Amino acid sequence: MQLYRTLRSSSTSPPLFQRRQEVRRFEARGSQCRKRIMTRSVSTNNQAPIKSPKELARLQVSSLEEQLMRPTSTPIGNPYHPREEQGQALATLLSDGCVYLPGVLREELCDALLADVDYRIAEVDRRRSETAFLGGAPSRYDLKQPLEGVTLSAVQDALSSGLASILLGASGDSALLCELGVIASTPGALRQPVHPDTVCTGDADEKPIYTSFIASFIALQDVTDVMGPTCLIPATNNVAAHTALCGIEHQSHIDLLASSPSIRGTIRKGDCIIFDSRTLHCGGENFSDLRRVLMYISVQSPASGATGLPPYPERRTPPSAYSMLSEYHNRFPLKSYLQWQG
Ligand SMILES: O=C(O)CCC(=O)C(=O)O
Repeated sequence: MQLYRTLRSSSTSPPLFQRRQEVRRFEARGSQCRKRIMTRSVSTNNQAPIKSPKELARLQVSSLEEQLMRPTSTPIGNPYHPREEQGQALATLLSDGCVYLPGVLREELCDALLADVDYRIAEVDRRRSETAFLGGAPSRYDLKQPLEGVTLSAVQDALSSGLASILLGASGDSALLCELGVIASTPGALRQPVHPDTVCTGDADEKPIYTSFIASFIALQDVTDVMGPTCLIPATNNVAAHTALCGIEHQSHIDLLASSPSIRGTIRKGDCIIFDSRTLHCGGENFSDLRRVLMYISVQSPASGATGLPPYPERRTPPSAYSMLSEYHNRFPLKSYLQWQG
């Protein structure tokens, strides 16, 4: 109820009639989702069964959040060329906590990477290895990639596009590779609740993780809205936004989502979004019949006076370690990325 009151009182809301229709559509879709979840939770196919109560609770939160954010959500815009517009790209990353860089990875490497990912996912499915699921959520895979072969070529190609200079500008010369892998959301993946990856404390010496998400899809396939693109809320990499985002039952949480413009990462194959780990974001629901695949390359600087990163990212609860093969931890300085070899 509180949600509907907020929606009605919002000055940017469409007329009430239209809003009622939207709410009805939203409720119908919610019940379709619920049905789908219940069906999947008893299904015997090779998908891991969903733990219904937890998934349902997450679905309720994320559906309400989507409803709140929809009026001010737009497809991502303002791309900056990674080589020619590095200054603007860096300034945008620092101020907004995210930036859009088109064409960082060549098409043939996207295709080769995708073939490798398809093979690895098929292996995971065959072995029914649940450790490959992102946060335990079936339909979302998180594969830590070895820094060799096609992955190494893709990483070095992307970083050479100007991405490395922007990441060094944001995180500093001592930045180290701290996360490397691929996330894939498969058809039916639910929308995630809005979250940051690390919590912002306001400490002046705080070192965010800068993550580059690079889209890699089958030829000519871009991330469309139905594939559940990453949704980001610019300029929320700060204490005020993190304090407000304290649970959907709180007015500050509702107000923040209803009043902050958000962008949907409807990017093309080979494009990249860099974001600060403190920027509020979520993966969308995948309504399509295609797998959405993103390679991630993340870097972070050690704290002042330290030479390496801690075993777990600060302010992330163990065992949520850095998402990378553990033997790579503290081994790869960003500035020497051309010498990397796993
Ligand atoms: O799926 C996505 O686009 C984002 C995933 C994400 O935000 C996360 O797992 O923390």
